[in-house]
Amino acid sequence: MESVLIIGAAGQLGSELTQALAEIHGGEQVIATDINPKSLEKFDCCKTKVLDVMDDAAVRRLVKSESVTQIYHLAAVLSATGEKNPLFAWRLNMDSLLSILELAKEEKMDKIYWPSSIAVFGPNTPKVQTPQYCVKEPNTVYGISKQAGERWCEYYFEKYGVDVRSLRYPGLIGYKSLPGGGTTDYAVDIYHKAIAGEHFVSFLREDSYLPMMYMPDAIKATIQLMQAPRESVKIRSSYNLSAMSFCPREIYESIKLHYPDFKISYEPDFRQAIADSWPDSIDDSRARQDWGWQHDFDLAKMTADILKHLPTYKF
Ligand code: AKB
Repeated sequence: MESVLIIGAAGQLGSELTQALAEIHGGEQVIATDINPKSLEKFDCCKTKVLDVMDDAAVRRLVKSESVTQIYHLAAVLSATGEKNPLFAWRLNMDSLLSILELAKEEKMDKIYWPSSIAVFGPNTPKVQTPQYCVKEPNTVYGISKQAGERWCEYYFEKYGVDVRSLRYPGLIGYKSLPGGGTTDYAVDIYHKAIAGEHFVSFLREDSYLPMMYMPDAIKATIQLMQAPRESVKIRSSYNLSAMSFCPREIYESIKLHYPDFKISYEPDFRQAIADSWPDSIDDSRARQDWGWQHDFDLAKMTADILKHLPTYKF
């Protein structure tokens, strides 16, 4: 019987992944944890517990008392927030991963999931159809922590057989949580502004392309990777993953088809330099080859779905 621990469950990805994992494993087998007690109130699908991932002793106690067999370690400081407090971001992102990997090794856990990001790429990376293997050299603390984390994941798999799996997510867009300090989060915020009838000020240039993905696709990819047979998961750092690429002007135009009075202006800030260091588009052929990845949503389909659900969604 699996016992699944989700760390950072109330964040952007966890808010939707928790529900999916409870459906797969049964609510009694899933424990959603977060540092913020209030943020856990939304989960009635599974068990919940307040947990600070930096409190190694508390994580260990919970893993033992609940006989945890799988961990989804989602807690992280994202790119834009990370630049405001680099040392804190490094400590949180790295120390927490290392203690989870150690614990997985000691407790001989079944599987670990840890998200990586397109932030592992940097200004010297090929920008278009960025390959799985290429120059990286990230220049944000978030990207540096994700790149180092990927190396540690592969190390723990190779040296100790820890079955750790990972995806390099593009910008994730969902309507079930608010923007969380990422550079790609303008593409979450813009829908909220459109629905509220407000003017949207983009912190990226109108032609700034980034790889993006709608949350249902991200959940599908995560579950598919975690359910793939061990031998099909051939990349143990992290898989490139892709669905669509667009710029602020294009997402604005897709929303304007539904909200003709919606207005946008552009005031690039420090996040523009972060976006400029990341790829425009990603080659994810290894994920498609190794475990059958296929995305469902393009920009038009995503916009229609978000605008259908967001106006009545209760936070
Ligand atoms: C961010 O913008 O920091 C994240 C990411 C691309 O990993 N959404």
